[in-house]
Amino acid sequence: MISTVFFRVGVWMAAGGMASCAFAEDGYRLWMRYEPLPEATVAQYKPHATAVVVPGSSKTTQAIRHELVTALTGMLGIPVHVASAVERHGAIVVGTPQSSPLIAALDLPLKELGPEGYCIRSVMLDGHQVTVVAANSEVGALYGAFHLLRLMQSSIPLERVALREKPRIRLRMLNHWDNLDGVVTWGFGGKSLWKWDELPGKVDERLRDYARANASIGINGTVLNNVNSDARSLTREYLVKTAAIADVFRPYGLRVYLAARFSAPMEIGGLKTADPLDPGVATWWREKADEICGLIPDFGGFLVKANSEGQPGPRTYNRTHADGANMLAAALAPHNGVVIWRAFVYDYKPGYDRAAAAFDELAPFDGKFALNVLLQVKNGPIDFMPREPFHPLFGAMPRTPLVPEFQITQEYMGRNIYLAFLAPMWREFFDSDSYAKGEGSTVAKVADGSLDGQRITGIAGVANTGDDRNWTGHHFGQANWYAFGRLAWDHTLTSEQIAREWIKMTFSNDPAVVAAITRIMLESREAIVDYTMPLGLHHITRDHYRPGPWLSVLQHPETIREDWGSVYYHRADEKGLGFDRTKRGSNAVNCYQPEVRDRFADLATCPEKLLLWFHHVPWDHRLRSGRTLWEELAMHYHRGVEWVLAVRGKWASLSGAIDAERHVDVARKLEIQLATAYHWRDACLLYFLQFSKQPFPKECKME
Ligand code: BDP
Repeated sequence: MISTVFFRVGVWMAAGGMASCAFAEDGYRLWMRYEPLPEATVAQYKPHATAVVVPGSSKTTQAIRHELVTALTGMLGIPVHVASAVERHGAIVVGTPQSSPLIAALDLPLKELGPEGYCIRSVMLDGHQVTVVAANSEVGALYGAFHLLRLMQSSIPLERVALREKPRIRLRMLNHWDNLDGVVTWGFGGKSLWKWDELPGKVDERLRDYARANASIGINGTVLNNVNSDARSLTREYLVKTAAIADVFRPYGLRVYLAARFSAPMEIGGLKTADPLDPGVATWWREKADEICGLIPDFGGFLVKANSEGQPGPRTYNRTHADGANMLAAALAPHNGVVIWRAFVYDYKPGYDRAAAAFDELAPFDGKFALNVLLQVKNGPIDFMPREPFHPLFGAMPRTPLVPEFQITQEYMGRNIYLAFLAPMWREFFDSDSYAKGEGSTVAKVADGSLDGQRITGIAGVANTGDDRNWTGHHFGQANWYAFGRLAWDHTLTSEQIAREWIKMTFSNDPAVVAAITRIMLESREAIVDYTMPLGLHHITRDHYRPGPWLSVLQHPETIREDWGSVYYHRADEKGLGFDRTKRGSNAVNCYQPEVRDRFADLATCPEKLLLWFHHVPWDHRLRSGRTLWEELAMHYHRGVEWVLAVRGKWASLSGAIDAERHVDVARKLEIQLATAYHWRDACLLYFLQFSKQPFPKECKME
């Protein structure tokens, strides 16, 4: 099968599919490459796509015109012109009922599409086809224009196009863990895109491309600095620089937010305390918010990591998280800003379970936060492991808007080395049933506010961008930025839909190539789970990349805390393996609603992919496959390695079907991925062997 597929790819190549590439294939253009389309598609689009009508003179309308003209010229290979009205032939018309008399006359159903939605319609005007992109706002029109280009990049016929879109979640944000010295924490795509030394005098042109990329997938907010924040970000000196960035982002509907250090009133304000109930502190923050919004009128708000991993916060003063968040919220309320308070809090106490810490600390505050406070909760209860059960706060705080926090950067997913497509992981999260209001109370419904009628909703992704030419370090890392935006806009999209869209725009429109790469992408995350954390065996890593099941604070003081080591999590002994979170153990399973709790707590019903997350399982316990735990564990490690081996071969056979530059880059990374997969398998199995004392299954060859 594979050989026929690649034979066809070869024929396509010979027919000149890759010819005429004027750009270096370094990945800079992301999914906005606008490569020449096949002749048949050009012939189809030509009559109505060579004139662009985008009334208006704002920066957003200029951006729409520029994008359309560049894209259409690239894709059609013929001159495209900007017209002020539909002329003798067809056209693409983009605007709002206010800006375009044609759109006003069409009386399209825009009302229920809100400020960011749009509709795309093909209509006939004097016998000519006109493709209309209409929205209530200019930014909605920009989103619609990008959607139209996405359709065209995939050669989709436009004669009958009639679609309406609006985002399911309101605040769709990237979180940058960028530090003022340019280093990006767990960033693997180079240094920070924000060149603080050069700003505000010099604004890097690249920021516009960053904003374009975000707008193309509907991302409308970005937190510029690390959650472990530096108070200097809030000084006048840096605010002026931030304002210069915000000016570039504004036309693209991208609002700027800042991570706020809770102790800033002391560090940069000269106050003696940062106690949230101190009137002087509240005044300082109010004045700071006024100052920021004076410089950046559409400032989004503050993201706060408080009393977590050494960060200051209200607990330092014996105040609650709600006290801290509400004080900041009051400062921002007059400016329509929000406070996004992070739920990533866990204080080590002997005998405690980190998986229940945030739940214990925050669930009691449901209903106690001000209206403009959102609580940002990681998708799982520990920390961005390749697989976690959904965080139990989802479904437990109906009176608080919960913002799921995903990690796009691959902190625990192989940095910029692994080919890892994360949409399946995020889908798994969205599809999880919290049972908060009975069956069907999915986490997606909690996030989009439909379960509890939230007024304001949000979602955040820890960004994987940097100043590398290809933005994300790994060419496939771009797919995760893309997937995050697409799912933030519409969490009902399937991973396959997203992968196919991205591949067509990024690599090739050839069906055989699309099918081959889609398959690799869709399988990639599970394979990484197989060789890094089979059966829910989590957090057994050294430096978040390599295996380190032996790490315990007693023997390796550099791990600092017991719950930053591995032994704390896997609990291997002669009897078995895994963290018992049932009643017999930490009982963290009790944070979930009864239906979920009972399913996880029973060894017979617990999904095997989470078995060792919730149970300490005897080595000879039989799994559904009939294998013992030890055998099954070994098989998973083995399967993960086999996958990388196979993909290395599949990727090699794509040589010639995609450009050599990116092909070679990815091939090199697969070599390293393979070496680390072997390392994970061998290190973990040899380590656990001392406890299981059982032979490896025959199929699982150890070199
Ligand atoms: C962990 C990272 C750490 C972050 C922390 C967070 O290792 O650098 O500061 O998450 O989310 O995954 O605050």
